[in-house]
Amino acid sequence: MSKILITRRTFQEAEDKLLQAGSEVVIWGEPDSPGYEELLKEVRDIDGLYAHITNQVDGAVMDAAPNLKVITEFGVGYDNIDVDAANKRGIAVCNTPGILSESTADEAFALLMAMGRRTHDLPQLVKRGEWGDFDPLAYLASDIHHKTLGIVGMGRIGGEVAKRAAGFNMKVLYYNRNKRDEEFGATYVSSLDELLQRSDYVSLHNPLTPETTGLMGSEQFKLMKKSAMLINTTRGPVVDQEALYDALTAGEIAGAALDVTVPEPIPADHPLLTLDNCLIMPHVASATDDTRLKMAMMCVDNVLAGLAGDWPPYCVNRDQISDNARIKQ
Ligand code: 8YV
Repeated sequence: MSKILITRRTFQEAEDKLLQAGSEVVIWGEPDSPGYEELLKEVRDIDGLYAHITNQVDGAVMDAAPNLKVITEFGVGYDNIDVDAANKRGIAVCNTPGILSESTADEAFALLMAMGRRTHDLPQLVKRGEWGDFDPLAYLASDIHHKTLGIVGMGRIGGEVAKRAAGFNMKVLYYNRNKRDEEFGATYVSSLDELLQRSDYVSLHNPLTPETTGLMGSEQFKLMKKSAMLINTTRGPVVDQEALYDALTAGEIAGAALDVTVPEPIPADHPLLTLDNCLIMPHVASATDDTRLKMAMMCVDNVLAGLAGDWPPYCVNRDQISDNARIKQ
């Protein structure tokens, strides 16, 4: 019988499907994610690991689990898993792409609109009883329509954001490692600098890699328009938060909305939380009931396929492990 560890609670449907397949399922039951040392202990005799962003799955964790054949990440980003280490050991690494693109794009667009039309800060003022007499020059926001959106990283999620922006009559630029076919009328720009200089809103959709860590730092903020706003729904480390704080307080950019931070959760006394022009959400871009259920079921499908000796439907390292895959042994 295959043993599967799920490192956070999950949907009943997902657990049931694993049980019906005859697996032994261990669900980490503590209120907080297992720490690294706890994970090392918990993986000892597992065949499949259903992991989350809070788990650092490195070579040592893999070595602590000699039977481990397949790891699935609950999410499209899998920067918390050492894929090179998995390749060396023939362990399949999987994720949940596609099904969360629209929910993530919805949230990115919601953040863009909240910053632009000030639905993040004006309601607070009303609640404080500070809604003053009518003043044509007060509470001014920025338009969304006919403004320029710069998308960094034109993958599935970036494409969905471009589609939404087109519906709002925005002009869309994108910067990507390679030029894609015209994505919903978006225009390719060959440098990040150009995108930053021309955009009224900049939305980040690139994965976190060594190259994209700190991609948005003080030099980049200085290139942006003073009226521009940054939206980050990818990974916290893509933005240098100290540089962002400086840019927001110095008026180098007008605002920022972050779904992701460093660390997560961000401490309540973090300087960014003192700023009215910074909106922070608790990493929830994919967090709708429908999407999270689909993600859980995709994780289950990945693990069950791997443990049955088949290639999981969303395996990210199939080409790298085709000669030494443990699922094929
Ligand atoms: C996940 C995400 O909810 O897909 C991703 O990359 O960031 C989110 O959808 C998060 O990774 C939790 O595991």
